[in-house]
Amino acid sequence: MPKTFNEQAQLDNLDKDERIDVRKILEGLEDYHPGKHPWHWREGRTEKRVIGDFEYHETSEPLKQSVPLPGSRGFGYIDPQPDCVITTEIASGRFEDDIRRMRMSAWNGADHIMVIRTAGQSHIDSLIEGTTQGIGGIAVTRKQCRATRRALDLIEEEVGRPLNFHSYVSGIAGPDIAVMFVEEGISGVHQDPQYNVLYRNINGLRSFVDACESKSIIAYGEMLQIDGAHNANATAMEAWKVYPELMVQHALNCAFSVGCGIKPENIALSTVPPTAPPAPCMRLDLPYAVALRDLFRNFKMRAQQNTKFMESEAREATVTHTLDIVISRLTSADIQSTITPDEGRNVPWHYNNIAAINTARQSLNGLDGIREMVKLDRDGPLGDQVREFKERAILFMEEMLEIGGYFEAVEQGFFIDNGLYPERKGDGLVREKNGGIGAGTVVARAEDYFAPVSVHYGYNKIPEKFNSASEAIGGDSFEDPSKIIFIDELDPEDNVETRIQEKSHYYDNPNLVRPEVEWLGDGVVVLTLMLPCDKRRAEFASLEIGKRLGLKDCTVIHSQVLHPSEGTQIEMKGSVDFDIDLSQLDIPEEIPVLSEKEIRDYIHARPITVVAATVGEDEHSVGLKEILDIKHGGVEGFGIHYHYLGTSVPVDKLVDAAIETNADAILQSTIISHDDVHIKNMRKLHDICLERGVRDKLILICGGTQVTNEMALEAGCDAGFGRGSHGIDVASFIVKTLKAQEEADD
Ligand code: Z97
Repeated sequence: MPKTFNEQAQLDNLDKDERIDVRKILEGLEDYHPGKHPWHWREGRTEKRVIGDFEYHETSEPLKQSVPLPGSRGFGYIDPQPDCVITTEIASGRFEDDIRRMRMSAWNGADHIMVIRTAGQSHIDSLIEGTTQGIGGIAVTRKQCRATRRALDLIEEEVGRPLNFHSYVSGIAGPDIAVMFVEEGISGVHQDPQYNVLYRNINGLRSFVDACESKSIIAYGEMLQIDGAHNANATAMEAWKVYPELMVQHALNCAFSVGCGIKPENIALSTVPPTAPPAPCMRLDLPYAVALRDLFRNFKMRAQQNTKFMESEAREATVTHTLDIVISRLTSADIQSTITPDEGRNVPWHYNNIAAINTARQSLNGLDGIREMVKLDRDGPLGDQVREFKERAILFMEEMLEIGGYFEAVEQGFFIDNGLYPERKGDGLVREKNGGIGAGTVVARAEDYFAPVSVHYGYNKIPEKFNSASEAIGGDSFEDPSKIIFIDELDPEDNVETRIQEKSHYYDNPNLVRPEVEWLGDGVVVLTLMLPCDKRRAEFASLEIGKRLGLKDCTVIHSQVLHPSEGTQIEMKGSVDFDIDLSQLDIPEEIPVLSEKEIRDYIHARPITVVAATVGEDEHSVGLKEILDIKHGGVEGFGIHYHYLGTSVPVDKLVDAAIETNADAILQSTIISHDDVHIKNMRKLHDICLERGVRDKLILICGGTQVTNEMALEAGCDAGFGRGSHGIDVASFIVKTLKAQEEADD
């Protein structure tokens, strides 16, 4: 019986076999002060490492606990951690559920947990305290940030690597939010005043003045800052034409941030390749990445895939992502972002986060050390392109200066113009210098202006009697966290306590489960279908199928034409409204299987021979051959020598053959089960072996689709393998039995 949540051990020790108890996270939250959590790069990045059978050149220190990639099975379940930070983006609007997804992400190798909005945080004009969810999923209330950070503090202990929690410092409330983020342990932020100006129509002057304050606080918090240039790429119609201005935007934010006190090593460019396949993306994206690294040598690179050209197909997104990671490896990106088709569909599902993290982990592992073998050739088209990119960007910058600077350029629509600079289409975004939200709200500081805070940008007239500004108030909230006022959620209906209350049956009884994709017990399931018709009718047919299956709220989330009339592939989501009680399931005991290496090592030292046949009047041979032949993981692959006698073999012949060949085991297969012939044949096998005095010498193994282990044991044999069994199950059983016999003989 798993322990109930109430009995769960103390908070300072997560138990991997139990879900995280969000109620415990919320307990005494008002007194939990995370404080500064400076950005953390992975440790030991320059060392070569031997992991399993391989030497790695671009890894970092391993995790204490993790879920290795599925394919690692063939390599002893190694889990090399690449040298660069891996990002995942999570925010379903319910932080209590996001926390569980963050834990899964950390176990799969993410150490940069970004909360992504479903609605704009930058629309808010004050620090949101006491409200429910912040805005559309972004952790922007103190409670959300603190609860999430508290959970991450536990999760990082569990995996053995610090986790960078990340959000946004944008909008009119940017500086207030930056302060709250330092207090609540946020390690990374997006901050770029150009984002406010271009995408949220906030007054330029106000944005840049606020950014000075925000960036000073970010510098104090030693957070990593990511800029917003890539948004041009995501908004322009012809995204591959905006790269000159992307470079200009990076340059502006980098220079401005350094001026505000952020160290270049804490500034990351948000690099997004301008194209994606089927465009010949490498010819544009690789030179673009190289040009950026040339121009911004002292800064960090955060590589993110292009979302502009992402549709709802996971496979397509994965290929784009993988090609981007090739560029990341060739140009040594510092942070590898992951985005799933969820971003397009606004369905941030648990398992899609993990899938995207694993795309990064697997590709980075696979490309380990590539630069030692493949050099970028700058003498050919790459060098020419790189130079052209830089020239276009510099010309753009020069023209901006000529016409009077950034604000003037924005007013003249220089940005998000779909022409390839210096060509212009004249369709750029226009923002008036004196217009936008917050226009006219910047006030010059008076001569006696005094802000009694420890971190501040620019002029501050500290009265002489104080050694520091914050001494005037006996220390500010950065210096004395007890001054932070924690305001709980005020909404009586939509708050985490009520949501947990509504789902208390799941919290009280972890045996109760329902499928979910983002929220505990949301009941959502996904169905993949192929319908032999055109797309539109396939979509409606799917909805009808969903209805007949008893699913609620069916929605088609992906449809893809395989042929105009022959077929359409559909992915559909719907929901179920029942729970499964795990304690009521009849689950047969799991038989642990030895590792491939253990089996091989044993057989190498002590050869094993088996005889095998399909017995009785049974002509089926495919199942048994799959268990025997090396091709699909049969026992032969582990070094077991087999004699296959064929189909419809009498049971006594099989026993004779075992005696003649001095076999260790008999593998008897029966598919046919009418009149319980399969059970009768199992009994017969046992009885004949007894009669011939060889029962003790032979391991009797029976297989077939209708066979179960229990059935075989009852019939006097040693094991039964039914549907879904593999060669390794049989080989493992034989080795274990022989080992046990040896131990008993000793
Ligand atoms: C990424 N997937 O990883 P609002 N400031 C900047 C931004 O780029 C953004 C915001 C603020 C993307 C993240 C797009 N970026 C999503 C420089 C958002 C926040 O609060 O929704 O307006 O955006 O870069």
